[in-house]
Amino acid sequence: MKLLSKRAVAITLFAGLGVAGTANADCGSSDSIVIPTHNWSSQIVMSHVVGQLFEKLGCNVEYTPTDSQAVYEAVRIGDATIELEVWEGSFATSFNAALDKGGILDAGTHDAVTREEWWYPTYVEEHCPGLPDWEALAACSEMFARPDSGGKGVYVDGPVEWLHDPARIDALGMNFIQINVGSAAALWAELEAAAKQNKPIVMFNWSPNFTDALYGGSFIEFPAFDEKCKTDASWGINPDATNDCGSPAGGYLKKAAWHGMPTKWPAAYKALTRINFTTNHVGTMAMFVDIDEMEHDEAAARWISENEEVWNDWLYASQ
Ligand code: TMO
Repeated sequence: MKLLSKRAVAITLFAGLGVAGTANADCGSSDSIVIPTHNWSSQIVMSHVVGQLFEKLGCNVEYTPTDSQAVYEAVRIGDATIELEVWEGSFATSFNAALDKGGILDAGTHDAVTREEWWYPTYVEEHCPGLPDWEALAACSEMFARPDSGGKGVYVDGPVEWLHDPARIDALGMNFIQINVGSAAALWAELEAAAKQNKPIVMFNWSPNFTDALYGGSFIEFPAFDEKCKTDASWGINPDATNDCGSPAGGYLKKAAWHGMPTKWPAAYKALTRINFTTNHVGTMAMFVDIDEMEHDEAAARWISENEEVWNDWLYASQ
């Protein structure tokens, strides 16, 4: 309903201008900039924020739900135009593979520093006092067991698509199993159910996210990440296995673009290189959806209306 009426207004305005395409003169091309969306809230809201900003430049945009790993190949070959949330922990491998093949641009790094890791809400520390140390967690494994986990602790991970390797559990000799839920919403349902009963839970989470403000909570401190941990078995505390470390604690959040974007949509590309979201911006975008229960496009419009001084320079500064 809302989308339809917005479109009707746009068509009316366009008809009023008389010359179809006039609004796109500044964008370079009237072809749509294709913005891929994934399965966590901040990414979808941010995609709509940037899409709505591109529209202010006279560009046409469209949003396409896309697998969050396959998107790097899609951007590389131009099926998608940009990616706004390249999280180092989950996507560095796919992003680097696309960079090596050519066709995708690193369009810069947001100020937001990221972490994606095993996480628990604060009250769990009362049950397992040595947290957030991973060896303390390992010693508490039994209190995270479930009826069907054979006495092992359960670590609740997100969708399989995010490609978190369960090999870490074995590499570190932990008495845990990893289960995957199908969506981010299912993670929040697990969290809410456990918190209501004051039951220990350890689950995948990330920062920036709405949970930063709402649950406190901490990430498990595993042996610090090192690139060698992924490839060199002899590195780390287990001399016979890779994956004997945590995810990057100060991970990047990058933007990426199809290499044809700077010439096809120069104003939008210039804006993209300036776009720079902070921890607070990203957490707020997630909060509008996961706490305030807004639709993604409405959350984006709200963020834009509340942050004009932030995005004005991205679009219009001469330098
Ligand atoms: C990719 N994610 C932010 C859900 O960890």
